[in-house]
Amino acid sequence: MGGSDESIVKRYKGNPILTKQDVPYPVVTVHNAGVVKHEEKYVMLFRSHLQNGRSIIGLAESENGFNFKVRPEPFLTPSNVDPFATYEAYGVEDPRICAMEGENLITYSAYSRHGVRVALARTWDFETVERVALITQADYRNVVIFPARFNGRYARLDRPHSEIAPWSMWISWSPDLVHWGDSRVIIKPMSYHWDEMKVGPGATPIKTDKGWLNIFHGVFKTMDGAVYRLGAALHDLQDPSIVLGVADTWILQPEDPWEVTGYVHNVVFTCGAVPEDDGTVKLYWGGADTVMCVGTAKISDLVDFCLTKSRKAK
Ligand code: BMA
Repeated sequence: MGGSDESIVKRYKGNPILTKQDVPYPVVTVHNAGVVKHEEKYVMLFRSHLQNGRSIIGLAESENGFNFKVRPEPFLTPSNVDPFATYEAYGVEDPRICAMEGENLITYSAYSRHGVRVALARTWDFETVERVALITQADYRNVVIFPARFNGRYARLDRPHSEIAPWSMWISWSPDLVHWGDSRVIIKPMSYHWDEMKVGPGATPIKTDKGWLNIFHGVFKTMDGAVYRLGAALHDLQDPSIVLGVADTWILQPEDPWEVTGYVHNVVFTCGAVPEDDGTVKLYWGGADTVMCVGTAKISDLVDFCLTKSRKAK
């Protein structure tokens, strides 16, 4: 199984790289992980379902980006301090990490009886973690912060959901990481296309010489449920609200047995990718909401894919 040799993303032969068997506390899944390089190590923050169906976030470390060892204790569990306690009561999910200006910003979904919104936390050393703020209202998920400022402002991609404009990618701006606004919709699902049901930000955007590379997820509804795949888009370096190209075809779809079958069938879902000095990127994804996988791609191939085989952004 696995992608053919022509695939733009080459699956690592040792997939899945992390499963519940690797976690020294009881969990049912290991998936949807954000990953960064921190002091020459790869740090992965992964989501796990507990046996009550709610999620927490664990931490694993690696020297090479492929073999990870999980810390004995979870990294982030629902807070007992308000306002976070109120909005995280049903669990914390799908962390993204943005390394910027010496700190690591962590955005994650906070679930409660009030809906799903996104919270921001930060860490300097991955030993302690400090919550900053709840940075969206309800019906938002998938916030990725750009690892740079633009004329002094922070920028993020986010994914509000409404009946009129379902599950699209927007951009928002902030002077202080807490207050966000000046929002615009920039990429929408495309009718009768692999991403016709939803698109949402995935990995923290990667700076390339031709633009910001945005690896996102797209969803197609079938008679057998939804299929989650990964796609790529390129945003202008100076003004990431300008979309230079959205690749028409997906870059990864569920194919390996642990992507096709699991807690939720037919899902590849990314929350993180690590660019390397040799021009490649390590792309991490959850398989079937159950295990973690990794693959590699040439950044220039992904960039060309966005620019030469593009579809309309919205
Ligand atoms: C989305 C989120 C993700 C999950 C995906 C597939 O709506 O819940 O965390 O990976 O569905 O189940």
